[in-house]
Amino acid sequence: MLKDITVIGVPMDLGQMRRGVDMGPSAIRYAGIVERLENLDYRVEDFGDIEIARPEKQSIENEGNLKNLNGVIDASEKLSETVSDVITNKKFPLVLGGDHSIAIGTLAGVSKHYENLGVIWYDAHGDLNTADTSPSGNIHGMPLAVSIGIGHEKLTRISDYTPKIKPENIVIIGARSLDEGERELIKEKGIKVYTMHEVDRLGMTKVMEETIEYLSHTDGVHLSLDLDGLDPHDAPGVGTPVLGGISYRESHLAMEMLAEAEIITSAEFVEVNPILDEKNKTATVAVALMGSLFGEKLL
Ligand code: 5AB
Ligand code: MN
Ligand code: MN
Ligand code: MN
Repeated sequence: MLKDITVIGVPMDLGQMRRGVDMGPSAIRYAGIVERLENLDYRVEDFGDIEIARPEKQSIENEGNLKNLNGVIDASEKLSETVSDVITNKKFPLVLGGDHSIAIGTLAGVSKHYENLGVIWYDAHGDLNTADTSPSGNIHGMPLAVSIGIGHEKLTRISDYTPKIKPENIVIIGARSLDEGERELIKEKGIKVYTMHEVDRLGMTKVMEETIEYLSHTDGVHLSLDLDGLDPHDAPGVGTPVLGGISYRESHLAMEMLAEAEIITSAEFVEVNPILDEKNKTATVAVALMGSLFGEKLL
């Protein structure tokens, strides 16, 4: 893994309707991410936060079933450019959310640097909705669809190219709440999904071995980790918790196996909402998992 990491905060809450997720980057910094990585001998630069419009701003408008569309577009363009610059400068982009709509911008910035980018989507949800299939109109439920080129043109064409990723280069891990339209899209595109059923049945070791093998033909792998992929018992500070999730220990194992395989080339940790959290537990969990992802060992 690159020895230089650039941390990028994205205080984004326009992709959903619960307040507080914009404080995610602060909570993760407070939980000690920079020191944690420095202790592993990385050179860490904190870029600070991308500027995001406040939802109170009169100019933030819905478009049909897409809430806060122009605000999300604006933020995505800014984030895409920042992430792309970090990669151009040979640094590892570590993006802190903010709600999961930020993945639209992250992937737009990352994928231009790869011919065949792989993506691990660690999440209770598929995030494969469009305006037509979304029950909520919240764009944080759409970033994976957008990234494979499905959805509103203004979203799919962020940074002037589409698609960002190929359906066959995606692995979803931890899914347990999929909407009807998402299920159809998964089948239609043949997207690889390890639902909680497979995680239980195979065990995390096998799930990760298979995932790493499945993505072995790619030239880079982005990890998009939604904290709601974990069980709400271990990560309570999220806006859309779903019971029966991946445990803290299984998540550590997953990160440790990714570190050993040395395949991750960019990462984002999203949906940490300190207002809904218990004593910054979820941010602390996020930092611990980042530690494992970047090679921290117990002995
Ligand atoms: B998250 C739901 N599928 O589209 C929707 O947290 C939830 O980024 C989306 O995974 C959850 O509104 C989005 C019901
Ligand atoms: Mn998500
Ligand atoms: Mn590409
Ligand atoms: Mn989710």
